[in-house]
Amino acid sequence: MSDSTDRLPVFPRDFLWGVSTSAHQIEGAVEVRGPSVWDVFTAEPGNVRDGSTAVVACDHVARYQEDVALLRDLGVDAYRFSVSWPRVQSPGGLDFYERLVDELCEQGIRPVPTLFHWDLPVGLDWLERDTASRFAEYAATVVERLGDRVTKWITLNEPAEHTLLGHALGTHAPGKKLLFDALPVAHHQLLGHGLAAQALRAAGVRDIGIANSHGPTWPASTDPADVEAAEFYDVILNRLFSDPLILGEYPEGIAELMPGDVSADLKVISEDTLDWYGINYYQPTKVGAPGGPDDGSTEFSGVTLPPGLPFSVREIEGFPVTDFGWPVVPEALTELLVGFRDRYGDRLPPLAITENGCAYEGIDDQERIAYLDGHLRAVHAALEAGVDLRGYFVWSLMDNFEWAEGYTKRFGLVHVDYETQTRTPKASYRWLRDALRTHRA
Ligand code: IFM
Repeated sequence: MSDSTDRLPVFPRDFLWGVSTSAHQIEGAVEVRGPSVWDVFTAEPGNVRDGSTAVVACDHVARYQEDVALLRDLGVDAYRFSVSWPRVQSPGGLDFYERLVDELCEQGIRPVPTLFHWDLPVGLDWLERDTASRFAEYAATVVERLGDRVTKWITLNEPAEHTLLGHALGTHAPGKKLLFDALPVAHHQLLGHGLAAQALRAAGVRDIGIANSHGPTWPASTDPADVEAAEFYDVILNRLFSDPLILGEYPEGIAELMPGDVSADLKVISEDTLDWYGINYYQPTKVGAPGGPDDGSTEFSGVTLPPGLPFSVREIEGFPVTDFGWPVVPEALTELLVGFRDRYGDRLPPLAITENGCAYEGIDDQERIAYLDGHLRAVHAALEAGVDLRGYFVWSLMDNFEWAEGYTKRFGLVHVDYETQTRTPKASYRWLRDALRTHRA
């Protein structure tokens, strides 16, 4: 395994290089903001693997200048962070983001805020349609304060995971186990995206994206039952979110399951709401008919899926796995990007990878270097195949609070000692810094 960068292919000069984080996972300083559904969820014993909370996390609110210095030394063009809605609701809450944005601009780094990365204020509920309107009001408040310095915006992060894990399976906040009754949560988030985009447009924004999680779905075999199960899974995890945004329609059979005046809402969701489309990619998923032969078929990313689903998730063999057990399959990223281009054709806005990364322990993280190297080559292969891809953001700048996994999974380019809050750049940080220098030479 090599840590040299000279063999990475050449990317376009204006390709946007960045790293990502999210508010709840790094900020701390919970005492000076209102509670979010994640504060409530983590306070409940048994919900987080190591029993931890994000009360301190990476203490980023106090240490943001040190963190921006790490970004500057890394040499990224852009920093994707999220704005905490409960913080913005609290007196003076937006002041922190003003300071952060000013510091980023001073260091020549482009701020790319995400407006919602799962930390919903307590009292709001995505099952309720009204939350979409409240989200648009909040977006208007944030853009009013930051819009003179921030031009590139992301509305939502991974509405699929927030729907599936938070509302269908209950392994994320707010911990609801509604299974298919969680579908309105998907619709209301999409509507929230559309209404927030209108608010951003009204403030003059011309650079709006979304960060959706996607991965290829591989049928376990050519058996029609496996193929049908994989198609179902693909609709629920991929197309349920991309079709309405890009095509203005739900996949067949879905619209009738959604609440409200769906055809009017689809216009709000899709009309002039995206200048680019962000993809968070981690892994492909192999899917077969329910009750497959594999004992692990009811497990998905550490989540036990309930019985009675019309599919089963199968193990992907023959690839290395991360500390999360996720298979490392860079070529599936090329497949995904080319598949998006083929599926959506001229309707597809320019793409960006808004998250890609891996959980590994250790500061001499050669596995992460190999992971990034492989995935950047996969991104380049998609560019060569003609996919209009404008940027790539690593998840994550630093180790942080990994939701239901607590602090047991480390995704950072920078190691965080949670006792002392000492930041130590890992080997992968130096590798990426050198790769970026080479790219700019
Ligand atoms: O940490 C998360 C992030 O918040 C959303 N995308 C996936 C990451 C790794 O699980």
